[in-house]
Parts: sequence; structure tokens; C-alpha cells
Amino acid sequence: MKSVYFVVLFSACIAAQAQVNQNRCGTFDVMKYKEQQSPGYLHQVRQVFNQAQDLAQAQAHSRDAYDTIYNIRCVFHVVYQNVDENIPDSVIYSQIEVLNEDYRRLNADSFKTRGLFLPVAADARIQFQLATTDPDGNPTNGITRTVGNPQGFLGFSPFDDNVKSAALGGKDPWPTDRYLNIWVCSVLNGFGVLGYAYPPDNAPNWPNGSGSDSAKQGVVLHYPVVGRNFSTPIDATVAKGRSAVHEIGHYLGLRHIWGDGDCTEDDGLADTPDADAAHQQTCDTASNTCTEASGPQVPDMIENYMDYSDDRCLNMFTYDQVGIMRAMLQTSRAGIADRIVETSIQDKAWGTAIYVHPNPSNGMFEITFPKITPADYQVEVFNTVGERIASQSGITKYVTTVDLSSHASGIYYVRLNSGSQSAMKKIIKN
Ligand SMILES: [Ca+2]
Ligand SMILES: [Ca+2]
Ligand SMILES: [Zn+2]
Repeated sequence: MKSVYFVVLFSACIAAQAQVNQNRCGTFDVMKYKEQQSPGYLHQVRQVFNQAQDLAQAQAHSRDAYDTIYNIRCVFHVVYQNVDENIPDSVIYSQIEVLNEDYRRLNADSFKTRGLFLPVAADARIQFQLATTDPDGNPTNGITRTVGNPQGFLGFSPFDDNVKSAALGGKDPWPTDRYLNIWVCSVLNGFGVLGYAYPPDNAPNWPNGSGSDSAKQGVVLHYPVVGRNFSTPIDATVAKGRSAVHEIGHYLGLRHIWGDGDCTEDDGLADTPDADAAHQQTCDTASNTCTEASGPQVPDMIENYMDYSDDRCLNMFTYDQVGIMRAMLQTSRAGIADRIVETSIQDKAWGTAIYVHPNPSNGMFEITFPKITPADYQVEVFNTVGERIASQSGITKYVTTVDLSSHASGIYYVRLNSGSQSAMKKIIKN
């Protein structure tokens, strides 16, 4: 991993950064600002990231770890100054829907993921629901509404975090170790920032280090980018609710896919290709900003939620990204989610343990394997008359993707072989 990411020079003043209208996300800017206030903060974030990566790698082939679904308790704090900013419940419901689609790879546009990235496109198995109980134990719809007072500005600044404090004209968080707090407000005009979040900066049982502030953990969203059915979205390129998907990615420990630097920087993850910079609200699939030193050239993964591409071309997380987020949900963010073990994929007898998703599908099927050392899997696909129409062998991950998009709609059977064992499952192509 390249560590230059965290050795940032802080000569640029905040006012200069404010002129960068293309920064749809303010996370890296607020992190740099926090480092100025509390030297050592970025180092601490890196340590938590490294710890999560170690945990993710240790669990890479563990079905016990993979079977768990994390169900995150969310509370939306709408802090408004006018009727437009007081967004309706329906918009927040649509945001929850978007999150549940994108973090489960149930998004209708998942078919747009290019073929070369399908082997690393992952279902994060993370879900979101509005809190049903408030901190006092009373029933709630998971939405609070507060008349805000951003203290003399036109909106709330990402750098003072006033929106997170009732005393400063905002709304105090619900306990940040039990809820994902999402503040919705007008983020100060001129910054061009549509949202920001802090990554986990303190693992459990660590002494409080510099910069860590539990009262500020959460996500802030500029009100017009929430949900996908907002009546007057700020811009069509950010109208599909994916600013929240992106910011929650940061909140769960992910960095920008280009590593906030040039081709010499990265995001610390192997299955996201290097990129030279953010892709600014474009869908340029020809883009290949960093040349591979050897082997085949790999284009930039512009469809990754942690890029700045147009919402309409974002459609995937990778396995390594999922590994970080799930590791954070076992450590720094452990208190915010309920755990559900999906019974359909529990570690049952080998013969019933294949998990296919989605099923039915328009052609791409993700096949997840039982808990054995994944070194010698073979996957075969048969049609209803027993002809083998596809096969893969030498599979070394516990998951693979079968592409039947060139085959007719109908019923097929996928067979998984490992040594002397095999199991079969019916799949349906729409
Ligand atoms: Ca990478
Ligand atoms: Ca490349
Ligand atoms: Zn970001």
C-alpha cells in the first residue's frame, strides 16, 4: 500500500478548495482540515483501515463471516431553513431503497457493469433501515426535523460541523455508536460539496487518540441529492441517490477509488484499478488514466461508487471494498447494525449450500460456494436437455459469476464440482 495518501501537505487554504466546484464529496477536504486541527488524525485513520484490511483478509474465505447480513439502523436528521430543505419522508424512503439496492447489488443497472469487472463486483450484504426505536426507547420513524440556524451563513459548512450540534444551530446526533446518523441540510453554497463523512478513526478498546470525536461520526448530505424522487434535484447527474451510497462508503472506511492522488497513489485495495484523478460526472468507459506496468491494460473503474462519476454510471462495489466495510462493521462500527444470518445460505450440507444471486436474472448469475478451501472448484451450466452450455474451472475464490446473457430465456441448471462432491441448483434466465 502506498502511504503517500496520508502524507499530505496542508498549504492549500480552505478558501482555495472552495473554488473547486467539481468536488461532489467533501470527505477528503474535511479529513485534511481535521489533520490540521489534530495532527496524527490521518495516521490514526490509516491504522484503523489497515486493521480492517487484515481482518478482511483473514476472513476472505470464511463463509461464517460472509453469511452474516448487517442491518444498519439509520436516523435522518432534516435540518432546514425553508420548505424546500424540509424534504418529505417519501424522499428519505427512496434513499433507503437506493441504499438497499446498491449495497445488495440489486440495483437495476447492475447489468451495466463491464464484463471485465464482473468477477470483482460484489454484493456487500449490508442493508439499511430507518430506526424504529429512539435513544430513549420510544417508537420513532427514524426521521427528526429541526429548524436550523447556520449562524450567519447561507448554509452549513463542512468544516465547522455546526449541523451536528443543537447549540450551534443544528441537531445533536443520536448515539453514534448505535445509529448511523445522516444529517440533511443545505451545505454551504460555494463549496460545491454535496456530502461528506468521516471514516472510522478509532477501533474499539483503543485509547481515545487525537482527532477522534464520536459526536461527529456520521454522514452529511446536501438536501437536493437525497433519494431519487426529489422534485427538484440539483442536477440530473446526481439525482439517483448515490451521493449517500458514496458517503456511507467513506463512513464504513472506503477511500476514493483514485486514492486522492495521481497514479502513484491508490486506495489500498488490489481489485480497484489505479486512476489518475476523479472522473467528473462522466461515463467515459474508454478512460484509462494509469498505464499498467505489465500484463493487459485495465481501464478505470468509472462505475465504482467511490468515484465521482455521474450517478447514472455508478453501479458497483468490489470484493475488497466490501471486505473493508464488513470488517468495520465488526470493529469500529460494530454497534450500529443488527446481524442476521441468512438461513438459506447457512453452512448446511454441501449439496444445498450453493447460493445464486440474483435468481431469476437477466443473464448474470453470482454463484457463492460452500465453506471448503476454494482451490479446485468447477462450475458447469446445463440446459434442460442436459447439454453443457458453459463451464469454468480452477476457481480460487468462494464466488464466481456465470454469464448466460447470450443464451435464451428459460431454465438452466448450475452444477458445482469439487473433488468427488457435486451439487446442483436450478436457475432461471428472464
Ligand atoms: Ca486500488
Ligand atoms: Ca489502467
Ligand atoms: Zn468521497
